Amino acid sequence: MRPSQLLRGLCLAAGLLLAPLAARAEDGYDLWLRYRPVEAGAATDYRASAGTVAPVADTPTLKVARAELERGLAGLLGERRDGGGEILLGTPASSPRIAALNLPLKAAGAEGYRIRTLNEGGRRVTVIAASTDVGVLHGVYRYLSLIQTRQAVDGLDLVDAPKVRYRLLNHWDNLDRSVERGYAGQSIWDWWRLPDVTDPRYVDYARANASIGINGAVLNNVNAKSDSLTAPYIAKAAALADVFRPYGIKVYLSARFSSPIEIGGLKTADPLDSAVRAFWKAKADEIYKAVPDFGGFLVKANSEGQPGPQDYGRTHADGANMLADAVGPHGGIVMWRAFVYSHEQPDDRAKQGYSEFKPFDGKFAQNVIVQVKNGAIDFQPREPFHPLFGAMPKTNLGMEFQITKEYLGFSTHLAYLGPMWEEVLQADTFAPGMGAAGKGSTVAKVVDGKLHGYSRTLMAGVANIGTDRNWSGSQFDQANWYAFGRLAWDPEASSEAVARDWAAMTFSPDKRFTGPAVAMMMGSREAVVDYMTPMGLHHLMGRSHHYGPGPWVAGGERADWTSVYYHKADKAGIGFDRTARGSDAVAQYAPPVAAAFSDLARIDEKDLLWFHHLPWGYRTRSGRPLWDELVGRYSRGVRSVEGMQATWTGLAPYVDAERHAQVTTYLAVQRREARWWRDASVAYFQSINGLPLPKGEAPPPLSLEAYERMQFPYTPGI
Ligand code: GCV
Repeated sequence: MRPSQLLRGLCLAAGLLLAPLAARAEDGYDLWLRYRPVEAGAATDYRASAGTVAPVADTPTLKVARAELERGLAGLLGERRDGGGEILLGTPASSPRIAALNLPLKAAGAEGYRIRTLNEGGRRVTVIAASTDVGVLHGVYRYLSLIQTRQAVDGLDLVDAPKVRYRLLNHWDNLDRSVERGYAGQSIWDWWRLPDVTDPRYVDYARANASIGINGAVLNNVNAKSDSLTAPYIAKAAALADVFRPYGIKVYLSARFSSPIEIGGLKTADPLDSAVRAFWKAKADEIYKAVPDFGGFLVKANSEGQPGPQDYGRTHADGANMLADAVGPHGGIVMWRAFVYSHEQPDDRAKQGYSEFKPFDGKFAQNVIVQVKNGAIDFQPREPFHPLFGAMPKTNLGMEFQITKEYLGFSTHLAYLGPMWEEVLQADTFAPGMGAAGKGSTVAKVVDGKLHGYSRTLMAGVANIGTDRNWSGSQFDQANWYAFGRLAWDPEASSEAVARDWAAMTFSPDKRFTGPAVAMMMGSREAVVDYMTPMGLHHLMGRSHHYGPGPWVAGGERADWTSVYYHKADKAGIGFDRTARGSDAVAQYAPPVAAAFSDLARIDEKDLLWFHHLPWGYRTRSGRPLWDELVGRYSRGVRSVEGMQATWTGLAPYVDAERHAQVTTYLAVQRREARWWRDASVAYFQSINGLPLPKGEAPPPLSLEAYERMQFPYTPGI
């Protein structure tokens, strides 16, 4: 052995021994794909199982699958894994050895995999097989994650397939590289230098997405520019598509409805006009020429000032179907957003999406998916599920979650969104279809198509990715990207199990770390709800930039962009009456759901003020008057953040100093801002109701006017 080899060996051994104690500094770039060395004891077993990786057929995806496996195993177990085992990967079509095994692959579908351990003449062979190359790639990531989370890899026989077909990130990225509601730096798409320069980061982006099963990316903002559909930008999108293709990721584009006018030289964008239809057909043909596997269009129409078919007296179905006709022959889809509301419409904003779309159930083409936000307002810290879920059996409906934390503290607040998404997915719509009286017809079963037999299923997440070294703006925001992918793959997944995997892979698999870290993550979103918008309150943030508290926001161009519209607080009480006595938004839900939301004895108090306007003295289930309960919850939110700070301090031995310090700093910001939310909200509502604070509650340190005067001119994400 040469001295340099000896030195390397010694360093590696030292590293393996010390790994759990003093991890080396990291900046978070590696996400959950860190592949840091397994502890010495466990590594020996894994080495025996993992062994060598058999050669694969010469296809782009199998090559990246093998390269990722080699990279992962080298990092986790070292270069030398001579325990005698072998890993065989491929498809029956590409590998005669796999074909000869005749493995049952049907359950793995088009993108899933089967991993099975075999004994070939005393030799352990791990087979990662699939019907398609991308299925193999997904299997490789799963196999690596088993080691990363320290699960057994011998005696395997597991099969897995995604339950949802389209699992997409929606980037709200603009062509000038700003990101609407982005808190992680600039857009990672360097539009200016594309298509000539493809940043190596695009490959890492694709690796991260493939590792969690995301299979598509809408590259540009839904508030779209027509320029993104011009030849130079199609070429840029094509360059990205080329990078992503081996990873099973397709590109999609947001389409501005008025493009026929802006870049097509037409006088109209009327979807029934033959020249407009010809424009879109030609545009689709042009895109597919450059990107043969282009996924399709995402459209925000007649919403918040965007153009749409209603400008010409046509319907959402007319608009969506016209685009569907254009991309349909190429196998493309149209995702048409149901996030529509108008300030000219006097009805409760929460009702407008349902009112506009429900009448068109069955009128959308089969390659259209209506993309619905999880709740009826706008990604608030807590919203009851959107009433369209379960109400459109004849129209493909997809879910839109927001990964970027526009309303949950940007990137400086630690809020793991898995529980929020799970809460929505597990909500029962009571739509006819599953059990007796519709019981068990959860949102998850709508989204994965089980309930209504949708021909196309979709889960979309508004990305939280930017140029920051850690991708998402904070270490813990990576967990939301990760959890989105896992829940899109399996909407029935447990957000806690997902958090455990993420924490183990991203920081440390040591249970002394994952136990407290996961508990902290699981409680973090509820903490935000408490200090921002407890008990069903919503939309109380600062105007336009959405940073910090603004329960006093009133006036201006649109009532439905103010806070007073939503909380309706006055001397007598607080809350939005959406029962039959009020806006009757409850009637948009199935009768059992509507009945439960309407009934003060049955409604979960987490949704109380979303549906009811109640006197300040209303007796809550704790026995306390509503005002006292509200203040108590605001304060509880602040205490929860203090608890998170203490937990994180105690986890220092398991985390590298650099990331530990960064999270510590961010938690301090969160603590300060949680207190600010609590104080400003309490000061405002107290100014309305004139009630004393409950005993033991600290008065806000500043006057209401001082909170109201605060200005934030350069807030990110606008
Ligand atoms: C992309 C909210 C956000 C907007 C966003 C919009 C949407 O209103 O504040 O920034 O626009 O939702 O989802 O279209």
